[in-house]
Amino acid sequence: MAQNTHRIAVLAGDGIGKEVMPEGLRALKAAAKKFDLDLHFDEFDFASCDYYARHGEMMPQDWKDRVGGHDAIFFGAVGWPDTVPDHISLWGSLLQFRREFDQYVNLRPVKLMPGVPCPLAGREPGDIDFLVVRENTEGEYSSIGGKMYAGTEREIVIQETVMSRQGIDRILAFAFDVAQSRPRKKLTSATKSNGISITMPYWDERVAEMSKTRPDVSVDQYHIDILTAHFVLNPDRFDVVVGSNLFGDILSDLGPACTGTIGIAPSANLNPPKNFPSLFEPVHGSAPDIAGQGIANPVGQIWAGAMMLDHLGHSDAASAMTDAIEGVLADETLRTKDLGGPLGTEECGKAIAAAI
Ligand code: GGG
Repeated sequence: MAQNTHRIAVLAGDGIGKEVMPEGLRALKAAAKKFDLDLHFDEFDFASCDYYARHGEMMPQDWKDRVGGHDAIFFGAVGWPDTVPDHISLWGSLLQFRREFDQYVNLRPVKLMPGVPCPLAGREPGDIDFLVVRENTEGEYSSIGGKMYAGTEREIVIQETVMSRQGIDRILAFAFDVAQSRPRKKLTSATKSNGISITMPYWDERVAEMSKTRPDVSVDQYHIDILTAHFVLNPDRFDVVVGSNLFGDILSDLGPACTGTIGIAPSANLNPPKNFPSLFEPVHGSAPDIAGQGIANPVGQIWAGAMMLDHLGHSDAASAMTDAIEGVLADETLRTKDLGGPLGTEECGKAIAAAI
């Protein structure tokens, strides 16, 4: 039986992260009340550019001790480029969590929700319902490289892609297993082995090898360029899509944009052996262009909270949260402005919490 008491580290981060986080917490508290869960939220101000402005670093030296004992991490969004360059804020926060807590799976559902205006003609809810499984700890997101002849006409920059057999095999095993558990049992691999001639053919080889161990999963693969076109033209074709760190990042922004708005998309950064806490966040970033206006869509944060409860063993509470999201999205008077509705962040969050 799942344990009912959980300690959750809460880091709202920057920009709209600070606006959607209260709504994520409101919904989690509503679910906790209904399902008799004892959730303890410990809020931290680091992993934010405000913290950087005060301390000259994104996180304190002992950040791992401070959040590592929690059962999960609930994260908002990071980035405020006016204050801190994006690569410094991202590498100083989110990417540290993913690496140090070995959160090697980034799971991002893409689903057309009832009532959400879909920019793709003729698509009905249920037509589009797939998962992007993104490798989260290596690949193109490496800090191996450097600059030579800096500041001269001969300036050179080099950055390496790192792919390990262990790293590829474990994300593929996860993706194959998820595909195997779903009715369609279909896996699509994102590649670019015609242009990226060493790492990507190796990725394809490992897919072919893994496929022999799960013969009931049907596998296809597409180069990333045409795959993005199919996301737009034929999103109903997909069931589980697996990609490297960069390809998975791109696909998991594109997918929700095709189903209405990136504002509703959640993301789980998972450490499957549960040796470390997993981290749950919306797919969207800090959105400086709309921050401070109270208009951000809180659904991505709330849905991420539902994924967190599911991960902690409370699938009934998680379903109550996603059902509430679906109910609110289906009612045009309860949507936020990005979906053509009249509500602000807080009112939409309150409507979802009330529906749980
Ligand atoms: N909540 C997600 C977030 O803050 N994203 C900022 C970002 O740039 N993320 C890049 C990534 O997920 O790798």
